[in-house]
Amino acid sequence: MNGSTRSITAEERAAFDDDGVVCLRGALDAAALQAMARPVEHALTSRAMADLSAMGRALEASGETVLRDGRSVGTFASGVDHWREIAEFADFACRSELPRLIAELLESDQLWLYEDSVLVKEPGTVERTAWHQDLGYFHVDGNQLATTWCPLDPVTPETGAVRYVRGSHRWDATYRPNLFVSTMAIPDTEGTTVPDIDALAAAGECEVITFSTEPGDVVVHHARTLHAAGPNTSATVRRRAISVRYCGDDARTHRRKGAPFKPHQQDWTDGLPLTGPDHPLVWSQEAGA
Ligand SMILES: O=C(O)CCC(=O)C(=O)O
Repeated sequence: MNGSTRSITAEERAAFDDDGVVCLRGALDAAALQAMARPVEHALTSRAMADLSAMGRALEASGETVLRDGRSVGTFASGVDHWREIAEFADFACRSELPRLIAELLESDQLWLYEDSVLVKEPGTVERTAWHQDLGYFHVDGNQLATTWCPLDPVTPETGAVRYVRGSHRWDATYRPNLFVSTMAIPDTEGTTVPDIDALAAAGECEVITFSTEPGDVVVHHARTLHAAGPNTSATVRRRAISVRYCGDDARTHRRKGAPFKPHQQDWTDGLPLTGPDHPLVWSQEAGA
């Protein structure tokens, strides 16, 4: 899908191991990223995406605290599993340079697709993304689990760059998933409530890091790494990103009570490797693809 044949450097692997997040600069061909602009627009206009700004307004109306910095003129839109319906997303998740790079980063002989997601904060979106850990949403367990965040626009802290708690993938807790624009945990989920990371960071008890990125850069975080994002305060610059989540050799099915299930996950038995068309094998060291 693109011409890049770049490898993971020792420094990048060390950063991912130590910090639980790394920015792979120039990992994808910018043209290949630009080729995703149309499919992303297609997803935004033709698919059932969650309007998280509207959800925030509904939550607020019901008395919940919502993480928003004013009155929204933009929309925070999010959806999952575009690869199932839109060929370009399947190519991007399964046949671009991403699977090889992530298998290399995780030092995994094989790699499976967990899901993809589109996360768009239009100019003037005031909703923040609440601190959360992906693991609590995923019905898998293991150490070789990674989320990629691939921006289609130049992204800065002002336009909603994702923020990460350095080293939090080594914290013991599995955190309850929340409603993304609110710290409210999803009802009936198990785990620890996400602490007030901003207060901890202000007290010097943890360190928050972020990356300004260009299209082609890929930020990869471990499924245990706590992360969040700010609003998009720009009046003109969009923040479009595709996030693809992958599982490596040691990933096993693990049903998490209360976390949203996809239809095929309803009957899962714990402890099994991922297989089948819902979680395709996207990289194998043996096959080289
Ligand atoms: O794009 C965002 O605001 C959040 C992204 C995120 O949480 C993720 O991809 O796991």
